[in-house]
Amino acid sequence: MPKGIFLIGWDNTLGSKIEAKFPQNCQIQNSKITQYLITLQAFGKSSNIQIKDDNDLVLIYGYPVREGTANYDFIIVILDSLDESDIPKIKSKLNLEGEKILKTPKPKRLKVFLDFARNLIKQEQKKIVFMGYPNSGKTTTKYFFFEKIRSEKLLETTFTPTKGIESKPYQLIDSNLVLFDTSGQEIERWYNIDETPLIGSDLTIFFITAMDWKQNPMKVKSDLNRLFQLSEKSDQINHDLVLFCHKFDEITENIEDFKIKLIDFTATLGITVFFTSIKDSGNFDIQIGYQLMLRKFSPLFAFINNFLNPLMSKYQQSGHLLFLLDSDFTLISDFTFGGENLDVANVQQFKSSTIKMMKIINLDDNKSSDFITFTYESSAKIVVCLRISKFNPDFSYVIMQADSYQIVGEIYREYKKLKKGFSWIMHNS
Ligand SMILES: Nc1nc2c(ncn2[C@@H]2O[C@H](COP(=O)(O)OP(=O)(O)OP(=O)(O)O)[C@@H](O)[C@H]2O)c(=O)[nH]1
Ligand SMILES: [Mg+2]
Repeated sequence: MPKGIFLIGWDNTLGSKIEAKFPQNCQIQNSKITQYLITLQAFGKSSNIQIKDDNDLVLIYGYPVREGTANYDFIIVILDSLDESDIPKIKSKLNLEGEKILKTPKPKRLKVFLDFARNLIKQEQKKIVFMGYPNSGKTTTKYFFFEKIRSEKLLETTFTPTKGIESKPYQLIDSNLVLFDTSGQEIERWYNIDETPLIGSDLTIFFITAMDWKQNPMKVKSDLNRLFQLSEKSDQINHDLVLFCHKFDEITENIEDFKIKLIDFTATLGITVFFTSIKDSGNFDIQIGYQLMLRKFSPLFAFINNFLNPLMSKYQQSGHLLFLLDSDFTLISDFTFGGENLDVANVQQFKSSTIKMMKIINLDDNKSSDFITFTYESSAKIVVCLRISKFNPDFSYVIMQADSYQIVGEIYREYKKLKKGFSWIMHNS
């Protein structure tokens, strides 16, 4: 946990000055600020530096200036040396957001900086609420999403119906959240403004089963209307509401017709619907629903998406993001669904053998394990694995696919550039 975070600006007559700091009572000597600025300048304008200063660890972040006037604005983060293990994450956050802070025009940047600093010191918790019909799969989906319990095991287990509200904290990559899993049998209580868990919710997922809609669409419509009206009643209720039409595997006939009817209705309320199922490791919609959560709550996931997707879209016909692996080599985001993009016979086997191979290669801690390419079976495509743990220690690799070695070359150059921007210099004070 950082002891203090400082935003240092520049005044042409006074020199460096503290523009903002968090927490309010943290201190830094002027001589230190000057010393850090000199260090930063000495290493070149593009360097981010880690210093050991007495019992403190100091991170100095300045963004690269490639042309134009020099930039003397920078951010200082001071940590106790006992907090060494927090450093990779903090560096990664500075890399992700530091430049944006420093480039924001002055009057506005105080707020941007303070939001960042507050979040770094006291990580904000987001609230997700699962509400819906009894036995519609809320608790199962909780285990599937947040505890990574295998679907076969979940489908074999019978859970006792949830009583009241069960709230539990989880970590989703770099974000903290609390999931409120509510009882379906007591659903009437949650429509009541005095009892509803929806107050302060950042995302609400409403669960029905596909059979509920098939057998009684009028009831579903009326309940969704009630939910929508409830969210209109209080401005503390977020309108971010999605519908999971769950156990979709139970629908075997007229699937498209079934979907269109529900989509047509939810569109009138502005609610997005996912036709979810956890059967066979989860269907496409449940994966997309999961990614929606990641994109909404994890700055890092959003970064990876925003960064890699433009790169990939350059080669839209030929390149494709396949999946991401977290630091334990668990697959956290999967784009291999649908199969059209991946030309291998057995997708499950491709995934598990790639993961196994990356685990082995990763043991070798040299540069050559950062960027791996190989071909698989008789596939004409080239698989590209980039180590991204440097960008954030919660990840290990991103697995992509490309059509030609020319594209692989371009990906390599982009990757090298990105890595350079993320490098920190160690310096002894
Ligand atoms: N066919 C099928 N069954 C599922 C699926 N997901 C969950 N189930 C089963 O549905 C049942 C419902 O499980 P829960 O997750 O306890 O339902 P809930 O919404 O939490 O129920 P309450 O706590 O009573 O509100 C369990 O027996 C699961 O095995 C799915 O995708 N397909
Ligand atoms: Mg439950």
